[in-house]
Amino acid sequence: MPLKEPYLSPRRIMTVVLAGGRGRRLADLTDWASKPGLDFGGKFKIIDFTLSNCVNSGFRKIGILTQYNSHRLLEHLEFAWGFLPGNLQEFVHVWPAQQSLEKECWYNGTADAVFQNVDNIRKFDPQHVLVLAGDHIYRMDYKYFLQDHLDTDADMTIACLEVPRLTARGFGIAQVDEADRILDFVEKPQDPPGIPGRPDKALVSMGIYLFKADFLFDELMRDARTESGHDFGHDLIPILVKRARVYAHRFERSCIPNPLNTEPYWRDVGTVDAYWEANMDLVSVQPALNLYDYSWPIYTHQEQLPPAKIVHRDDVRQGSAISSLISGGCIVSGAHIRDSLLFTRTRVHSYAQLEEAVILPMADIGERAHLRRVVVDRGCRIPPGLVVGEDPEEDDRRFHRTPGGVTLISQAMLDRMEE
Ligand code: ADQ
Ligand code: ADP
Repeated sequence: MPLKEPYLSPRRIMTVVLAGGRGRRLADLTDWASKPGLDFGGKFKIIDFTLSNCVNSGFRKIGILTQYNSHRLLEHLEFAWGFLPGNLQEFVHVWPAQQSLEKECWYNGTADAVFQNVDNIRKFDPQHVLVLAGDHIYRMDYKYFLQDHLDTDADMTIACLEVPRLTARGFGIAQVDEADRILDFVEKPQDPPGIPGRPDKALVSMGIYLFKADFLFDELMRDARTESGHDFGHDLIPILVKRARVYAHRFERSCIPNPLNTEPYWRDVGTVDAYWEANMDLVSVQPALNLYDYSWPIYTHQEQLPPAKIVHRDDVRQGSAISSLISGGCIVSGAHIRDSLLFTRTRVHSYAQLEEAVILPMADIGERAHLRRVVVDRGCRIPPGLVVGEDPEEDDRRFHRTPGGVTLISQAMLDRMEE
C-alpha cells in the first residue's frame, strides 16, 4: 500500500507506551512481572511486539510508563531496547512513576499516567502523540495509522477492529458514521452495541490512540481538573467523541499481512486461557501470528544459549519432540513432547510426557511427569511422577484450573503441595 504525499515523518511523533497494568486475570503468571514483562512465544516478552512495531514503522522516540511490579520489565528493557542511536534522537526511555512534584501518588488511571509525563513529551516538541498499550500481541505498521489520522484531520484517531459482538464485552466499543467518524463510545458494556446492518459484529477499540499533540495536552489538563477515574476508555473518550473530531482507523489497513492466515491478528492475552491459546497457535501448522517474517522482525534480548538438544535414549526407548517449538538451551532427554512450546533453558527428563504444554523458561520437568494442557511458570521444578491433565478436580485442588480446562502451575503452588 503506497503512502500518499505529503507525508509527515514519524520523527515528528512522540510515542508513549503504557506498561503499568498488572494483568490480574493472569493469576500467578504476573506475580513477579507486570503483563508487558511476561514471557511469550518461546523467547520474547509481550512488550517486544509493540516496541518492534514502533521501530519497524520508524516511530523511534519512545517513552515507556511503568508502574506495577516493573523490576523484571526494566531489566529486559535495559538489555533489549538500549540499541537505538540517541544522537539521531531515537530512543526508548523509561519514565518511572511518582516523578511529579505536585503529586505523590501512583498513577490514577491511563490518562493520569500520560498527564503526569506531559513535560517529558513536550520536551521533544511533537506534532502528534501515539499512545500504545505494552501488553498486546500484534504486528502493525503505524505509518498507515498516521496517514489516516492526517487525512481526516482528526483530533484523535483510535485503531479499531471488528469482532463477534458477544466477545466484545471486555473492550471499548465505537459507533461510527459512513466516514468512520466515531459518534459514540462505551467502555466495556454488558451488552455491546452491534454494527448497523451487521448486528452480530462490534467495532472494538484496540487501546491504540493517535492525538494531535496540543489537543491531547489540553484535554489531559481538563481531565486532571475534574473528578474522574482519569482513564482513557472510561472517562475521556466517551466525552471527546461528542465534542471533537475522533475517527476510527481500521486495523486491516495497517496490519502486517501473514501469508499463512489472512485474519488480522491482534490479541490482548489477558487471561491464562488466552495466553495458552496464543502460545499454542505458534505451534499449529498454520499459525495466525507469523514469527518467521524477517521483513518485520520482533526484536528482543537474545540470551547467548546453545541450540536445543533432543536425546533419544535407547534404554528408555524414547526421546522426541513432534509438532513443537523447542527454544535455545533446552535439553530433552528420553522424554516425549508433542504439540508443545518450550521456552529457553528447560530440562525434560526421561519418561516424561508433555502434550499441549506451554513451559516458560528455566523449568525442570522431572522423570515420568505427565503434563497435558498446562502452562508451567518460569523456573518451576516439576517433581518426578507428577500427573496433570487427567483429573480436573485434582488439578483444580492443587493448581489453578481455568474455565478453558488449562492448568496453570507455579512454583508457589508446587511448594504448597509439598507442605
Ligand atoms: P484495558 O485493556 O482494560 O482497556 P487498561 O487496563 O486501562 O485498559 O490498560 C491499558 C494499558 O495501560 C495497558 O497496557 C496497561 O498495562 C496500561 N496501564 C494500565 N494502568 C496503567 C497505569 N496506571 N500506568 C501505566 N500504564 C497503565 C483498554 C481500553 C479499551 C480497549 C482495550 C483494548 O480502555 O477501550 O478496548 O484497552 O485492549
Ligand atoms: P535423564 O535422561 O534421565 O533426564 P540427564 O538429565 O542426566 O538424564 O540427561 C541425559 C542426557 O542429556 C545426557 O545423556 C546428555 O545427552 C544430555 N545432556 C545433559 N547435560 C548436557 C550438557 N551439559 N551438554 C550436552 N548434553 C547434555
